[in-house]
Formats: sequence, structure tokens, C-alpha cells
Amino acid sequence: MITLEQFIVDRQQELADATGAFSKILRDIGLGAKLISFYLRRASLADVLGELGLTNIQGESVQKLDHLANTLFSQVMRKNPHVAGFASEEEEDIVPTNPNGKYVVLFDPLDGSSNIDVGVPVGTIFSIYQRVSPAGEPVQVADFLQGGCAQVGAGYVLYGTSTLLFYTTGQGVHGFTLEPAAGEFLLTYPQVSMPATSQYYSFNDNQLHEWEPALQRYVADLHARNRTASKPQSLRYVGSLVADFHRNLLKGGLFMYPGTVKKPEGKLRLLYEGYPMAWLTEQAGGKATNGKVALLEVPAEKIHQRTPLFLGPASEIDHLLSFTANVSVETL
Ligand code: P6P
Repeated sequence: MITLEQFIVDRQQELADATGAFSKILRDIGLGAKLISFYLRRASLADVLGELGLTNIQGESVQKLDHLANTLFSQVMRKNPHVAGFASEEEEDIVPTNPNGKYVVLFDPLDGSSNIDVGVPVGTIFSIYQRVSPAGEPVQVADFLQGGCAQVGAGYVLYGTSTLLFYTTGQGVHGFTLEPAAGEFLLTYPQVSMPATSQYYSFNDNQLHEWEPALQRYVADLHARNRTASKPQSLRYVGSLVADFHRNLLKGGLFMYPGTVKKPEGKLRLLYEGYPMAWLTEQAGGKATNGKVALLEVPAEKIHQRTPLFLGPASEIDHLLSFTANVSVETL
């Protein structure tokens, strides 16, 4: 049995910076996950279900556990001397912490929170960069807007039938399962590959009529292919990004949350949802796009910027792009 900490230390030489600082950040993300998992497992008993009666900067009602998860993760990040600052879906602005830190961390502390009260899995998503501003000074927004290709670490925690932590540092995707008896994440999914063919497709069907015509033609093509396929794909969509993504990562499947005529940028956040999930997808052999270009190459302009998001097996994404990006598959 290999613990997360042992795995990180064993592979430390592969990291951009083998001083151990980055490893300590990954270890603390594991700590934050354990704390959130503890409270989630007792949510209904600890009366932390339901709403706080607050709204966050997104104008969304803050669920009690959203607030608690953000507080727990923020505290863990503040205490890590290697973290110079963080950004959170629940925080309007960047939060400078230790000016001598070399890294910044972005996170959605509890994504899918609308599912909390009905027992559907939710998740934490994180993304890590080396700062570009001078050490010893407070971090600046530019440290967080380096773009998806500059990430040095990314991953998610899935609070489901078990608590799972999947991450990449550019050397593949590796998954761990929390063993509550030991309080340790144990390596259970080394070197994850997304299957080349899709078993599932995941999108919110009631928005179909609001999508661009080219995407509607792609969906019609997807349905037609499944009418004649020897092994048709199934629609699976629980409305929790980490849960939908994790299933498709392991079993093969397309996830998409496109933009609409009214909201061309879609709903999901580029910096702490799109970029990390896109990097994981690519590291597992899949492809990620905003419907026009590679997702990791979409420029970062604002902390809470939204993006259309398409994640899946490379061949399926190439096929989708042949509709939406007017790019013939050969040239992709
Ligand atoms: P819809 C959850 O609120 C979330 O941010 C993601 O986790 C999920 O993929 C998406 O929104 C679901 O949105 O509009 O289909 O309910």
C-alpha cells in the first residue's frame, strides 16, 4: 500500500521544483480533502445541510457546506508557507497569504453543491501555479492568470461512495482512495488512461435548443450513431462536474457544458474548473476544448471567467470540432 505522501516523495524529482515545497502543497490539499470529507460524511447529522441565507460573489445561495469547505481549505492553504496566495470560487478577490511562498493555488472548494442535500457526490477542484511576481511581495492577479498551460499541478477530490483524490503534475494522472481507518489516501488508480471509446455522454439536454446550430448538428449525429451502434452509449448526467467527469475519465465518455445564445461563455469557470479538468483529460490521453480551440490555450483574463467546456476521448472531441470549429479532422 502506497500512501499519497509516499507516492509524492518517491516522484518528487519529476516535479518542476524538487525542493519539497510543491510536495507539501499536495500533501496539504490531501489534508483539506480529509477535513471536508469528515464533515460531508456527517452533514445530515451535524445539521450543516441547507442554506446559510447568504449569497456568494456568483450571486448563488451559499450552502452551509460550501462555506465550511471554503473555510477549511482556506485555512489549510494559509498555514502552508509555500503558498503565496489562493483564489476560490467562494472569494471575490485573490487572497494573498505567505509573501515568501513560491506557489499559488486556485480551487472550487465544493463543486456541485446543489446536489449536497440529495446525496449526489460533490467534489473539490484545484489548480496550482508557480508565482511569477517577485518572492517576498504580496501575490498579484497576474500570478493567477498565467493560462492553463502554465499549471504545475491540478486535480480533484470526489466525495462519493468513497473519497477519491486524482491529480496530475504533468507525469500522468494518478488516483488515491481515502482509507478512513488510517486517515491516509492510498494509491488505487496509478497512471489513469481515459478509454478511447465513449461509454457515456454527459450534458444538460434541456439546453439543446439554445446551442449553436453546428453543435445541434453534432448532437443529432451522436444520437444517429447510437441508434445503429452495436454498443450504444448511455446518457449519464448528475449535474455535478467532478462526479460526471470522474465516471467518464474511468469509463470513457464525453462531458460538455456549452455556451448558449444568452450565455455564450457557458456556466463553468475557466481557472478552477476548466483548466484543471482539461489538463487531467489530456494527461489521461483525451482532449479538451471550448468548442473552437484547445481549452488549455484559452487565455485567462479574469479570476472568475466562464468558459464553454468539452472534455472527452480524443476521437470524439475531434469529431465534435469538425462540426463546431469548421476544422477537418485531418488537420487537428
Ligand atoms: P446544470 C454544479 O452546480 C455545476 O457547477 C457543475 O458541478 C455541474 O457540472 C453544472 O453546474 C451543472 O449545471 O445547469 O446542468 O444544473
